[in-house]
Amino acid sequence: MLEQLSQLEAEALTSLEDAEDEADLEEWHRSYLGRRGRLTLLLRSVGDLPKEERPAVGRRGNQVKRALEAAYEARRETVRRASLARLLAEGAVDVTLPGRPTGPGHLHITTQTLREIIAIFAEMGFQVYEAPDVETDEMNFGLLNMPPHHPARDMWDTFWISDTLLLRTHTSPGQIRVMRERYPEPIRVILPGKCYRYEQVTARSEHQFYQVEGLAVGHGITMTDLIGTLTQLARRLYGPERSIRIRGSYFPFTEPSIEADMDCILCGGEGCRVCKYSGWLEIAGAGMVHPVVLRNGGYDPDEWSGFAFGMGVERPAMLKYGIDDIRLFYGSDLRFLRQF
Ligand code: FA5
Repeated sequence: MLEQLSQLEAEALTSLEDAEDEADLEEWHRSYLGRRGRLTLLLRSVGDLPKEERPAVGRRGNQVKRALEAAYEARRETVRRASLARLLAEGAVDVTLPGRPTGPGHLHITTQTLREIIAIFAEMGFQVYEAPDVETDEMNFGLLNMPPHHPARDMWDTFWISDTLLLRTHTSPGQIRVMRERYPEPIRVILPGKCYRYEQVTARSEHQFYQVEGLAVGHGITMTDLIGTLTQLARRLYGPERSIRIRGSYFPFTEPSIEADMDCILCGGEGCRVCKYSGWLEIAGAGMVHPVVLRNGGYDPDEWSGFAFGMGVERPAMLKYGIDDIRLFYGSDLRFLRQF
């Protein structure tokens, strides 16, 4: 039996030398080491030997098995390298070819829309003021005339970082920051930025989205200035034929408060699916800065007045480009993003 093992080993090693490719190797492996391979069968018969011979034959058998397995792996590596070298020689792999180009990126549709809005307001003399995304409860609510337990807080629930820190629900807290920084100068700024809300994500609502806040503070600023500014915005963004409608509304930080609508860009006011057959589309919440808010910003409401407005960025872009689902904006699907 020991003799037989040695013969099998020598024979197997010689025949391995003839294996030139994967198929030969597979065949070799099957015939010596496979389930019904010659070595396997021989080792299986060790059990039939007299008891005293078994340990020595078993040891030698395992030795041969390990030797054949190692030789097989080594031959496989040699064959693999040889076939790679052959392919290279034949030019099948041209390593000098340039890689696949990734292509340059471009600005996201939100950034493009944001820049368009900023440019329109820049022409009207508004500066850009950036305020932080992480705000205090005091700035996001309290100083905007919403003390703790004010029911309006429910409309703007958010993600809390601690008992007093949160992700801002609107860009309005920037009003307080800019007033405190600029007093006693007149102010004309827009505050673009990301807002966060703890709310159901739907085709129209995201839990993260952009807003642009507007704030003008000066002597003798009236509602007419606000309406003129929003009319100009609508006409620059959606075409010179647009008209504006003003509705009464409520925000704790403006008095009086309004919603500004423009005639529907699709049906021109006739009524369609986009405007829900009303003929009008909402563009911003707005109003005259509440005296309490002016005072919290350091401005005396008996001497100063101001207007403020807040608009979304994704929703105007949806209207402009006919996008029917806000979730597409941040879904990272290049087939969508490449269209803009
Ligand atoms: C506000 O956030 C007020 N701060 C606006 C304001 C500012 C009023 C200054 C008066 C003076 P509102 O919650 O309606 O209001 O949001 C304003 C705009 O943000 C909406 O018209 C909409 O365009 C956008 N918006 C609000 N929630 C979402 C949302 N979940 N997803 C996408 N856009 C949203």
